[in-house]
Amino acid sequence: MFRRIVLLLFLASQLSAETIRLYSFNIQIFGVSKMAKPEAAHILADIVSRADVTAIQEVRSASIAPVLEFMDLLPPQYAYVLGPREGRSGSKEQYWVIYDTTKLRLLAEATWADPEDLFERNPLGVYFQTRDSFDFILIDNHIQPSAAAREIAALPEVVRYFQELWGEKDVVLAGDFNADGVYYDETLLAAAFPEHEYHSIITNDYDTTVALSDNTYDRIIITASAGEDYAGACGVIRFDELYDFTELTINPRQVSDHYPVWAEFFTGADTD
Ligand SMILES: [Ca+2]
Ligand SMILES: [Ca+2]
Ligand SMILES: [Ca+2]
Ligand SMILES: [Ca+2]
Repeated sequence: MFRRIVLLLFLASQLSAETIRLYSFNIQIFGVSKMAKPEAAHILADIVSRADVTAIQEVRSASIAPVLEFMDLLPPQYAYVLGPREGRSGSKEQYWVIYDTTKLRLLAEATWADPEDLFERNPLGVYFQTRDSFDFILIDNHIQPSAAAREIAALPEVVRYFQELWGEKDVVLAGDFNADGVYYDETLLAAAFPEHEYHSIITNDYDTTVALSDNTYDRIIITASAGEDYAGACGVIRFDELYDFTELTINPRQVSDHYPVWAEFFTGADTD
């Protein structure tokens, strides 16, 4: 009898291997002029509505109007966290995390205070709980290309800060790391995120740029504790192939110069 119950429980757990899909997307200078291109706005909205949570970089708008307009294009269950306007110069950017409220509950949000002023744009931490056991911290970041080595080296400190702040080990670092090309020697990434502490999901062989050049600027890196939660599926969304641009008046570069990167996580495998 007991054995049969255990077997049934085991089968049930296998059947309900529910996952959430996380995207990271640099949507390149998001603001009034992007929203003034309805085709670009609708493609962006369609992409974001395929994800359960999307870490967005490069909101550049003095007004919140384009953000609100964009949210109106999404199904009603989507909500968002918008970080403060970040940047040392007059050019400010905001991090923007959009999530499906039927899949994720927002537990907390905070911006890294950056006491030594290491970052051009202080990373945003968002703490989520799925409907099942998986709870995790998503850190959205947009690394300054000209300071990529210094800022990337400081990310583990940001990870530890949020882990201690919320008492949560599982961290998903997502964003435009500018971790390739002329900005950064991508072979250094393994030293910045040592294998016993981190797992690199989007590895050096992915091309995350719409341009013909092959660069892995966009990354998803998780802490070792989230290895049990990672469902093993990841990739790049080739939206230039997903949508038929010959039918449109815009080209893929007017949507963004970056492809979204994605990863799937089990909602019910978490033990910490
Ligand atoms: Ca957890
Ligand atoms: Ca690469
Ligand atoms: Ca490319
Ligand atoms: Ca975990």
